[in-house]
Amino acid sequence: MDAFDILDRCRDGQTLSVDEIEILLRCDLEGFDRELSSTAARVRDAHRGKGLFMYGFVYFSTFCRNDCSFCYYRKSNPIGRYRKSRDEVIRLSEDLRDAGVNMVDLTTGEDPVFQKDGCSNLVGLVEGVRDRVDIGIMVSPGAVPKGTMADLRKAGADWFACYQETYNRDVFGKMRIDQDYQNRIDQRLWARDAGLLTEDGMLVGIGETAKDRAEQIRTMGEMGCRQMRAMTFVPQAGTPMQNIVPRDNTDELRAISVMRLAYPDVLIPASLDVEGISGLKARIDAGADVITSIVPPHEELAGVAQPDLDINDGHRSVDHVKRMVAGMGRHISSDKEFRDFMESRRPEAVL
Ligand code: SAM
Ligand code: MD0
Ligand code: SF4
Repeated sequence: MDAFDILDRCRDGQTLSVDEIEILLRCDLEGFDRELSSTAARVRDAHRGKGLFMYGFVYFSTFCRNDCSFCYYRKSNPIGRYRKSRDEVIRLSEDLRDAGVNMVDLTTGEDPVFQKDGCSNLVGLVEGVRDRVDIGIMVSPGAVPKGTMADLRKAGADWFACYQETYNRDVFGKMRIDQDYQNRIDQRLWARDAGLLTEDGMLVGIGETAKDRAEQIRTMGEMGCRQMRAMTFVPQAGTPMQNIVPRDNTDELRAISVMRLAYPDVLIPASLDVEGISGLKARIDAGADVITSIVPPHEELAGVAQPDLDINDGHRSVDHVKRMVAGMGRHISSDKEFRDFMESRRPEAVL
């Protein structure tokens, strides 16, 4: 069956096999990418209308005990690092809420200060933010102990994000040096069992095949992730992968569209952390429905894959993003719509 036939079947709402997903991800036929993205965008609009969600990104500590090959913040990279205080994180979250984001994503390296004592400082931070801010709260702390999940949920977290990067174990081993593959899978299972919504994600261009990406898309959905992402690998100075020639965004955009077709109801980020604001439209056109990695200017906050691109000139700010969204004939959905999304899909806590 050719890729155009598979697209026709998607329009009828049929589910996609892993083989079909792979065919869509691989297809280089003339005009196909355009058809793929416009079909995915129509499926997104049928579910979400013209609304998009928007998340603020607070990377509150760039200290990390790990040595991921792809990451600028790996522990062996001798860079300047920062750790924000609890009060600063609360203020930044309040500012982001006031500016109009639907959720704040509290992200950290695996910083020993937040990892110690069952992540008590992390739990306390979430409690502090929840006390003052009534929008969604996502935590992205890397791997934490099982018992921490229920504590995070009780503290008021809504989402737990932890990206497997790849479901190819060999590639995983080369990327996440000395980290346990199953433990990272378990993070999302434990989080879900504690009543947290979960996000998984893939890196594109780290040596994985289209088949690996296809299997990952299917598995992320089967494991109940309500948000899933693809990000093109961006080479980072001072890392073992610094000289890899960066790929264009073709495979990421295809992955966004195919995730949308395979799982019409999941949230899919258009991350400003890959190509900055100039990459926003292509990702929305491909079927994404969330804008992530909005970072307020002049706060000495970093992105992950693009530590400073577009931040201090305000191009990753809420106002700028809102103007871009309006220019696309779309709008940011209300907090009520975001809350309704969460409430109707929140897993039951069994831990
Ligand atoms: N330390 C936590 C962890 O690793 O799970 C939280 C940070 S996590 C949000 C950082 C994510 O950004 C990684 O999982 C990876 O998917 C993405 N990322 C990091 N470095 C990147 C790079 N060089 N290019 C593209 N994406 C990158
Ligand atoms: C982003 N820089 O959304 C953030 C980060 C962590 N949950 C997300 C990778 O692109
Ligand atoms: Fe640390 Fe996360 Fe970077 Fe890995 S990806 S080095 S865990 S901050």
